[in-house]
Amino acid sequence: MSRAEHRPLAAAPRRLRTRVGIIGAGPAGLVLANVLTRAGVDCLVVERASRAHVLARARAGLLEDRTVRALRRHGLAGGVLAEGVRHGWCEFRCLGRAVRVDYAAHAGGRAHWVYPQQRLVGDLLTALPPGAEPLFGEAVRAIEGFGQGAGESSGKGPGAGRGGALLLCESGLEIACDWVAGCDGYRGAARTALAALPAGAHLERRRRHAYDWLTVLAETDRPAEGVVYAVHPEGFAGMMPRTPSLVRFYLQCAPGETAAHWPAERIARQLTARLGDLPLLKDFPEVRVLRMRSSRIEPLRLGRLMLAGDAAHLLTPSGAKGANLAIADALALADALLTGRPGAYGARRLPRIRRAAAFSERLLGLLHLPPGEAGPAALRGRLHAFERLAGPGPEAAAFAHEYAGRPDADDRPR
Ligand code: RFL
Repeated sequence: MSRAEHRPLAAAPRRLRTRVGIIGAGPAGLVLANVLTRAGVDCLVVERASRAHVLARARAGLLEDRTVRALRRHGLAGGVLAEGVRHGWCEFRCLGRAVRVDYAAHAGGRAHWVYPQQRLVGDLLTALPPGAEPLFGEAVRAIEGFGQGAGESSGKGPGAGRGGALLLCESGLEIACDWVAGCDGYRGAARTALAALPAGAHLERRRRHAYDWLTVLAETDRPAEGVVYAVHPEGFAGMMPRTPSLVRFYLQCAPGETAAHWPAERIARQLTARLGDLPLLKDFPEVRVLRMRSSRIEPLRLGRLMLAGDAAHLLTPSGAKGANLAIADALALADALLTGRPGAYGARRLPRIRRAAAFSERLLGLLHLPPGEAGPAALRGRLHAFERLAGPGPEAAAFAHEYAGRPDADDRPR
């Protein structure tokens, strides 16, 4: 069926049919839609938010080298390659010292690309062929029928193993599909739908941290030159490059605090105290509190429902892994559907996801002092740990490879 046939059926005016129903127009959903559509597979992206909202949502900014290479292979990296800025070092500040870690040098030159997520999302929307525009402002409220058996198909391609799942939208629209790709993030319909499965069908590992992060987008007089992490007696602070005049900052805060507890003057004072040298802060267009939690669901495939991106694994932003994993999931999922081997998806992705999640948690642990342990000895311990990451030595090499993102043969489509 072609995309042009996404019209209401005569007998059921509020029902559409597609092969792959993709919930969510974030990086995962849009990469998947691009690859499937270009391969001639009928799919439909359903997005709760408006197009304008999706295009304005500032989140990630650091794309791994392997992510950009993979996007490039699919013709989706034009914007990143034209406008992204490369960053291959990060800095740890503690006890008035700055320890610079040249991770790209230890990791075969694999520097990050700094490119705001909302721009990537814009590029991915633009890249969709005519007629493949997502249904914006259409929220999925439930997914039915996905749990029924959907074994490895005998034929090739996503439509080979017929059956059906149904996306029920809040507007009353129903979308029948062979496969559902749950790319709708941590608070989406896919995760909610899992509750209907029999006990033991899936396992979710969750962790709630004892602190939260204030996330601040700041207009500045100059860009952040690289990622900076600071460990300070008053808590962690981070500075992440975004654009020539926008910087993303993080400040560890107490759980339960809201943005209202953080007037501009307190933000500026704490950033200066914890980070030291900063670009000039002009304005804070976005201040939010990020509840620091992580979650991981296994398996990634439950009958006809495949989970990708934050819907499958929520990581804290510490290691800048979330969007990178989401894109890699989407590419592997597209490959599994196109080759008629849906079961291969989880086997291919789970080891990578587990490794990235473990790295994120280790880095987070290094960046936060346990409550009541912010004395000089604890801070000296952290400083020494950061010095070991700067190398030389095996610890520095291991950190560099994980931070930059390890490429492996499995990242390549088969
Ligand atoms: P997204 O981007 O959350 O997209 C999910 C989409 O699903 C829609 N949706 C629904 N649509 C229809 N019906 C429903 N019932 C729906 N429920 C939800 C939502 O509106 C949304 O459009 O998930 P995806 O595609 O899995 O992508 C994940 C990434 O967005 C996320 O992992 C990253 O932003 C994480 N992250 C970072 N990742 C990196 O790789 N590098 C970074 O530097 C980085 N920095 C960050 C980050 C996340 C942050 N926040 C805000 C959590 C910095 C921050 C501050």
